[in-house]
Amino acid sequence: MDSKILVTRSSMPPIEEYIEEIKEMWDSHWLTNMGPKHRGLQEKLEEYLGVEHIDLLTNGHMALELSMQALNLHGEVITTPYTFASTTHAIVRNGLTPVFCDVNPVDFTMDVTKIEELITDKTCAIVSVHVYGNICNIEEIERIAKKYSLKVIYDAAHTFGVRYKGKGIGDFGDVSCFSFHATKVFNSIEGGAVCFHDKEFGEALYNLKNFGIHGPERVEAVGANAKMNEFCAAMGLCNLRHVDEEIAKRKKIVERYRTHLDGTDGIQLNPVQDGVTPNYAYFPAVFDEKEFGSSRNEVFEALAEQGIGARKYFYPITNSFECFHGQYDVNDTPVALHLSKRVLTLPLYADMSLDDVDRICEIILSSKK
Ligand code: T4K
Repeated sequence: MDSKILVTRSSMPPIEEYIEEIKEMWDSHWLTNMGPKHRGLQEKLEEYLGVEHIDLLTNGHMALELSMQALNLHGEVITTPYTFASTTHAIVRNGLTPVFCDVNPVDFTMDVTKIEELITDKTCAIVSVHVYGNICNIEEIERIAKKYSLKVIYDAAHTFGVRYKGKGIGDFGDVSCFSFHATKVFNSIEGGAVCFHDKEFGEALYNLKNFGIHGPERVEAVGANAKMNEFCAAMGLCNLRHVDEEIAKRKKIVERYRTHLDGTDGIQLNPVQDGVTPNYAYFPAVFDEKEFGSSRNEVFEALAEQGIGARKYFYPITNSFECFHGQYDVNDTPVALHLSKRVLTLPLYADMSLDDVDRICEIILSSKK
């Protein structure tokens, strides 16, 4: 049993498999700029994720930021603060104004009953997060977006491989953005992808990720550089071969956590969502000090003392970040604020042992007063 356990640990293919995958690059010297590994991964992911079109980028953040730019958005964007910094930063870095909608207290995704009251004549889009792998209320978001002619961007960083009613989660909304960061269910070391339907959007995104270059003597648009390199794409190709197995292992870990923690007074877990094929990306537990006896921070410390690195994803909420000092009011999103002060995401990765889960739960339950 490992004595130190971190919140997650990158999935890695057998080293021989990766070496085999990158070997030919020593002959070709082709390391980036949409080479064969990039093209191969793009094709395989389109199929695996069940999406119409996909483009690969350097990371999940650039997927979000450049998608918003490619959609040519202006004005206000309705979003949630209960997320990683990236979601809000992508909005702000596009010169857009985030308007924070609260999350629902059950699965912590956007509270769709609060969206319409936030819409103004400046609203251009909804940027909603499938947080922890829990999917948003897609039907309701689509209904509202249609009614007010808003674009829908899903931050799907946590939902690699998730399906809803048999359809790949990346196929919903105008755009869905995945992260393939080292800490994700599927990783390409660093990496990200944008899934979309509209070919014109695809061209605009491509221009942004590759300087608008369409040939050695042809530059069609002003763009940046957000191309996935061949080493990352090769890692993605290898990891994709094992991802179903990895998800199956994660399922066992999550089930074990649930066996110990489900129904414990003062601990709230996310329910299993109807119609969803999950990916077991994260395992959040919300501690109510009044009922549990110990606070989230006390449980965090008890675990840390035993070498267990749970994390407070997502504390602080993004509308309380120092960089936004005075701009937003956290009291506009009381549920997100409440959760952020009580949540712990417990260690979860495919190769974690069930003994480790037992040990973690024992520490948690013995801190109950
Ligand atoms: N939207 C959402 C909702 C997101 O959650 C994220 C990223 C994004 C957008 C943006 O996607 P990217 O641009 O990152 O592709 C981590 C990740 O860096 C970040 O990707 C992720 N969300 C976020 C939730 O978690 P940190 O600052 O907590 O990472 P760090 O370095 O503390 O790592 C956490 C643990 O992971 C470590 O304790 C050990 C393990 N780890 C870490 C690294 C870097 C490994 O096993 N291998 C590694 O290489 O942000």
